[in-house]
Amino acid sequence: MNEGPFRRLLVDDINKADVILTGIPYDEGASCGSGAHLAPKTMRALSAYLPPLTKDGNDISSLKIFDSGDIKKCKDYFKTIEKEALNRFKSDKFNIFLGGDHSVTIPLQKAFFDYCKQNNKIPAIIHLDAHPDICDVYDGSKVSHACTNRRSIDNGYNPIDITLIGIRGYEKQEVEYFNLHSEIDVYSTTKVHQMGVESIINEVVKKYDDRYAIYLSYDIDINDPAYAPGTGTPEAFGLTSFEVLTIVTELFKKAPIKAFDIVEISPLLDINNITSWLALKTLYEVFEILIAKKNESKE
Ligand SMILES: [Mn+2]
Repeated sequence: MNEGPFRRLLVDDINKADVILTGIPYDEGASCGSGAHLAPKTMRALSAYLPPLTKDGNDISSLKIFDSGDIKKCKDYFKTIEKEALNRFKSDKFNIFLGGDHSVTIPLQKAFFDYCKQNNKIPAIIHLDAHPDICDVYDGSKVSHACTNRRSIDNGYNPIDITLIGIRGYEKQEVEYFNLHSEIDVYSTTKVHQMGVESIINEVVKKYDDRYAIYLSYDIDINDPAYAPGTGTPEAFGLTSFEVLTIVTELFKKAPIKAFDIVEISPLLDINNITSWLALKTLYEVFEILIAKKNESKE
């Protein structure tokens, strides 16, 4: 059956939407394998096969999505992404961005920072990733996908408000940076296995009260490559897809997450689209939580 992308969840009128979806088909910030620019297209195509139900059979058809399409490649692309993202944040809808490699998060988080400042919220970042992405320069570039968090700090985020989860692939300069900046909370996969997912979630949730607005950035390579092989820089010793799902959904339930991206899915490097499917199915679990939050705010 094919009823088109996202089937009955899509609406044409942005005013009737709970969520704005935006694709960013860009992978020129990737350092290793490419193909992440194809992820938005692939995920839309696959979504046509998904009924509006969660993994537990719960109906999510009351969630309404406005698909704003892709931000098309142009001159000053990052500046354009930043402007377009700020407009979307100002709509006060929940924004989900589909990358793209992780460099697209640089302008997205810049726009989110400005939005938070205008709304008297403390801008914060939770970064789910095998990699810290905190290089100053990588491959001669300051806007490589390995520089995302470093640029966000340059753009005003306080390091103390940044949390990294799933880390297991460092550059030497990143280790040196963390030695000087112990205020950044880094949960490596080693630490996740020692502490357990639940205790980590509790710690992270405690850190962010309602004064904060969190940008949750989800690099698919936080999952072990066994679960998400279709990505440019696969990293061994990762988390299971269920562990990552638990982290994502519990954070959505318990922390003030105000924006979300999923990046680094490369359909070119994938096997039977399992990595795109993982991202898509994760979105559907998130949609259920967004419905619960919508209903709470109505009460
Ligand atoms: Mn990564």
